[in-house]
Amino acid sequence: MKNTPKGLRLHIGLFGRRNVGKSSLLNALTRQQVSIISEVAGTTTDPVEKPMELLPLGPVLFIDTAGIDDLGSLGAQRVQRTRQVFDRTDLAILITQAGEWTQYEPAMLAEFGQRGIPTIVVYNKSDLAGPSAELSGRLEQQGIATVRTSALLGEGIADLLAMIIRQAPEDFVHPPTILGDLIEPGDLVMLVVPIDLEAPKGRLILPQVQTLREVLDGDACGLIVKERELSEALDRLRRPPRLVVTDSQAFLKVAGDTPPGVKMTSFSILFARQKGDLAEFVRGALAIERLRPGDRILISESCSHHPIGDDIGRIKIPRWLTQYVGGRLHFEVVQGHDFADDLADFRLVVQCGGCMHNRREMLTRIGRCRAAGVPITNYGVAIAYTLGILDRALEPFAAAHELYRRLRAK
Ligand SMILES: Nc1nc2c(ncn2[C@@H]2O[C@H](COP(=O)(O)OP(=O)(O)OP(=O)(O)O)[C@@H](O)[C@H]2O)c(=O)[nH]1
Ligand SMILES: [Mg+2]
Repeated sequence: MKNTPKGLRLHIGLFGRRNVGKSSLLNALTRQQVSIISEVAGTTTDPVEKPMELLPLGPVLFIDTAGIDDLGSLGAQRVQRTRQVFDRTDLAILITQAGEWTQYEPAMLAEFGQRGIPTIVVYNKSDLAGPSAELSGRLEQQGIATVRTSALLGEGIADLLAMIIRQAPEDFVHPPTILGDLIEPGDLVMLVVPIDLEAPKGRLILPQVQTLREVLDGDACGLIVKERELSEALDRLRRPPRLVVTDSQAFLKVAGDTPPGVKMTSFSILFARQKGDLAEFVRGALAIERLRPGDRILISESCSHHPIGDDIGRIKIPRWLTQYVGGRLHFEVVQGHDFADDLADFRLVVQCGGCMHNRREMLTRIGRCRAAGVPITNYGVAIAYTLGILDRALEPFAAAHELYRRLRAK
């Protein structure tokens, strides 16, 4: 990802008057000493660029700038340089501190607004003082996103990262394909869809339909079977399919019935990749190894279906994990847009495929877990892992597969 062309990176500009802590904030965000910091106003003169992989969002370019209030002969040139940065900013962070909101700040807000640049106002140095009630009320009324930070103490940095994900323009959170990049025109893709008690009457569920749609968009052929018919259907083919995609519930049977050499994965893993971050979920699955009896686990489900029978999130995953760990675990389930406020108590978060969430929300959750130091995985990845078939289920995804093997070998 270090090689990502600059143009594909989300350009995040850090603006504000001198000495409010723009450079300090950049260093706190990147956890590196990128920019020089000092109590002397006007320390940063030319824009300082720092490319980085801002997980879980992706490749970004931070641009630290000279204070916009810089007067005097050289000052005008510095301001000019800073203003040039406006032109390449996809997301603006306007930094201020208590008592520092005069003509510069509203002028910059107005300019970003005119240019259609999403903006976050950061009240920095919150360890010393917060913004006036009047100012925070006014910005709230204008619908402007705000975050309080102390770059000095490292406080509010996780909130700022979450806000960056929330405010990032749609193009940068735009989901990659479900399987479009894994198939070529003319390929055959086999989809395995168990029709059990939980299958809705008379239709297929959204992930199945979306996957099938991508197969068609890719000029490939889709063949749908229940798990019982898979073996027979494979026998009838003159050439093996490019890929077999199964519902996680039939994972073991499908892994057994799909000949070695034919790539096989699950809908849930395809969506883990499309909606979230497969690598992060693979790391999370390996954390299952470190679970101990008595640990708390958060099950996070995005739709609010009524659980019936052997519900996957409430019954099956807890059962598999309990068996794997060999002792009682404590499970908590959250649904819809709810997510636990205090993640630190959990040893693992297991997220569903998230077909009802957009990528931004999923990335925000992953980001929150990272900030809290809690591993997060998803249903399909966790199930494959506990069943001992994750290695095979990751075969279609070279990077994640490689990561898994590397981490396993440790
Ligand atoms: N108390 C406190 N001090 C801070 C905080 N952030 C930065 N500072 C201090 O504020 C001063 C200016 O910080 P810089 O990061 O250099 O500010 P800047 O906005 O980049 O300044 P210029 O480059 O001069 O425009 C330094 O002395 C920092 O240590 C904070 O959150 N709290
Ligand atoms: Mg600076």
